[in-house]
Amino acid sequence: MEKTWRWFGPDDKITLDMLRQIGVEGIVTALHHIPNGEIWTYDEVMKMKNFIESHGLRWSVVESLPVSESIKYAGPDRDELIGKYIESLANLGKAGVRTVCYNFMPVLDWARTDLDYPNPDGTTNLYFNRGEFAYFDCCILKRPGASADYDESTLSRMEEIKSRMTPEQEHRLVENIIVKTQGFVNGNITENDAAPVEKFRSLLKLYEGVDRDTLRGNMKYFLEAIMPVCNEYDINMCVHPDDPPLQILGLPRIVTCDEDIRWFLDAVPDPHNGLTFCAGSLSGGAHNDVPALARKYASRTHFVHARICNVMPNGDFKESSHLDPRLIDVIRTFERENPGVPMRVDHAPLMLGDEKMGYNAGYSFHGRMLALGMVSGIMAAVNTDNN
Ligand code: DNO
Repeated sequence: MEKTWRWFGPDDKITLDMLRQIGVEGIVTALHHIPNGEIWTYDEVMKMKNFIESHGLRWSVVESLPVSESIKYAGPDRDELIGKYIESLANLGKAGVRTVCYNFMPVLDWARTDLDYPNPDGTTNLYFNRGEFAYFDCCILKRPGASADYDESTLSRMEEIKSRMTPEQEHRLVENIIVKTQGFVNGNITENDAAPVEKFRSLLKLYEGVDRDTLRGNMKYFLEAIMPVCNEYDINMCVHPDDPPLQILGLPRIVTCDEDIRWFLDAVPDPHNGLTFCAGSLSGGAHNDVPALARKYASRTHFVHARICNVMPNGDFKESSHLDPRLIDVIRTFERENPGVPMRVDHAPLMLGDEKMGYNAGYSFHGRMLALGMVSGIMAAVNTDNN
């Protein structure tokens, strides 16, 4: 696999020169300064590409070219927005940037309740606490009928959390779930929003009446519309699985499991319609056998995210080590079946001073560097076995 790294542009505290020193070969980035839904012009794409290349690296993957909410729920301006998306793709294609990651998650991109959950060794990790998530849904968002979506034991955990929740903790939960994890990925809510919960409620309203089948239809419509430009420029689209791979907050989610992946690949059977194999997102659902999914979908995978989670019996999940045997299995599969695919490590712990640097959640320097070292070691060992 090509060793890549998610870099957030010239303002990222981690510089391209630092990345060259640690064995990174390709860069994963986006034009984060261009608002969601606007065209990425050829000039802006080339500016970024030239900047990366002037540091001896290449722009391997776009993560993400964001799909506007209105394309997902089929708003009145969806064709206009798809037209702009096609233009951005053409400009990327002309510049030779040919792998584009996106997601089709309504309203909320990835979700976590805790961004610095302490590990016994003094590092911290991302964590998803199902009880706290239920508290956010039922007691902060106050979504009508929300409690019906949780089982008895989660609801009793939620009651216990409620009895000791302070206003500061509540604020932190809102920040973690809908603010700090969203702004830097060009999500709907940013740190500048004064009333994030109200804004979030109005976004949820856009999806009233949109069920899984409707969302699937909208994804198919979008993919069919963009496939001609992808064919013209040989652009590989790769959808990111839903994180977590579960139905949440009453919203439909359609990239959660084997059957979902099979569906969207078959619905638009063009090889340019592919998957971002985010082992970590898929592993957040106990229903997914991640190594088996890697074997099944390696050939339709255009981008790999190397990380993996442990799901606990109560539905909580936490990032596991990059040396987890399931991840070793996944890496072995890709090294054998799709060795040129770009891969980046993801969601590594905060360690050795990372916590003071204000990095985007999940995107530490030391933690990711260690993870890249681990994954590189696994790749080297696997390739020795292959020979
Ligand atoms: C979180 C990321 C996601 C991902 C998008 C892709 O850390 O994995 O935000 O970039 O879902 O569109």
